[in-house]
Amino acid sequence: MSTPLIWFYFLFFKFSDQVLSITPQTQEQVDTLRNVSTHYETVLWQPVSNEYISTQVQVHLYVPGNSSVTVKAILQTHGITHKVLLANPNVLTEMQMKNDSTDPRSGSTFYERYHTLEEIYDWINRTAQDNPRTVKAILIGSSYEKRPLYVLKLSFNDRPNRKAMWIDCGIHAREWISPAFCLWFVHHSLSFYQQNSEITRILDSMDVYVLPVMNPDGYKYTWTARRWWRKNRSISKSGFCVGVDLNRNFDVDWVKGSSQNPCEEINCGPFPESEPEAQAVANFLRRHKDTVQLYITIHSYSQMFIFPYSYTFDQAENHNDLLEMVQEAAQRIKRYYRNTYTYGPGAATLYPCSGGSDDWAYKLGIKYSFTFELQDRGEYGFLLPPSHISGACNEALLAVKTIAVKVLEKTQAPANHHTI
Ligand code: 0X9
Ligand code: ZN
Repeated sequence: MSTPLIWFYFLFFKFSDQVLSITPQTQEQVDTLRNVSTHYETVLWQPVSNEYISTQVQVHLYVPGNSSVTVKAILQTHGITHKVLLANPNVLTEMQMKNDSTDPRSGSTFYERYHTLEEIYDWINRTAQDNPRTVKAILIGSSYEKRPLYVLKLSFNDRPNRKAMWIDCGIHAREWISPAFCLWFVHHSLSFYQQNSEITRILDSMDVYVLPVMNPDGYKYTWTARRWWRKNRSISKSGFCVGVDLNRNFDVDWVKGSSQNPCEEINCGPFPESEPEAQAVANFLRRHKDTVQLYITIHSYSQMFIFPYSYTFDQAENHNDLLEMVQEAAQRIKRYYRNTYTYGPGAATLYPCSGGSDDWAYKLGIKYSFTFELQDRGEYGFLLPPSHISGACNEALLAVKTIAVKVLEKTQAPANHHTI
């Protein structure tokens, strides 16, 4: 290789942004990593907050090019080894944002691309307009920056006493596969009703409420300013920091195990439901709690099915039912897609934390309540390429259908359904 080329490679890898994978072996290494993630310009991809860093837990750390040399030197001094998970996240970021639908050579459909917030709003309008008998767009509130929060109601018949299920996406701004899933789910429902037996059975028996983007301000911000933004965009009282983690803002054991510091990623806000986005969802579900039987919230990444509780290590009253449902979902994904999903109650499986929407919905009386963490397990993390959208969404769809059918079996008289 010629000298200028060697220099190019050297500078490129030394100074380009990278995502590192690090597994601390000792408490001292844990402390060093916590220190690095707070004092240097880095972003923790996983776990979400440095208090969850512990020995033998894999940490994914985004390190911008300008901190790279310093951060790696510190790691080396403390004997901490690292692997480069993503050598060039910028290229992947561009790939995610390139959604040129006019290019026929792209070969991907609308649902196999990521979309800007404006495109999603257009899609919501179009979907409701094109399917006036089955889809309604319901305005349930607005965001901190006054963007509308629309829920799509899918209703395929008007039998009396219909039950319902709820799916929300995009509570965390940077988890782009999540809104992509909500779009995928609606598209599948509209395309395969009366063709696929499971979705038909579900839609025959339940209305489905789908909130494609719970955190539109944050989502917009990830497209325009900071790709790693997680929270909403509300300005704290002190005015110093921005954003509340909406999945810490629900009224369930609020504040314990999260942070009241507005500068932190897991800031739970000044009081429960302080955020208009969380309040809109909570109000809607409170109004519909007699019909909604199943609550699903879509996140990424790590391939996990979580159920209550996260705020306590106590077992949910129907723990065995919930476990059976996610177990079956994970088994079917393994069988059909060869991918592994882990599962269990939140506190024991992931980490204890309060203020989450799943626990809140459960305590409201929605006895089947789940958080899905979609693909992947860290290979691309938040930068899952568009070519992986269909795989990620199809397996999540299989899980939704598996669980919804099981909910019907548990709650419905057996004669109430027909098969195709
Ligand atoms: O921490 C979260 O909010 C979720 N994980 S994520 O990496 N997508 O941020 C997990 C939520 C699990 N449920 C509760 N903690 N209630
Ligand atoms: Zn999330």
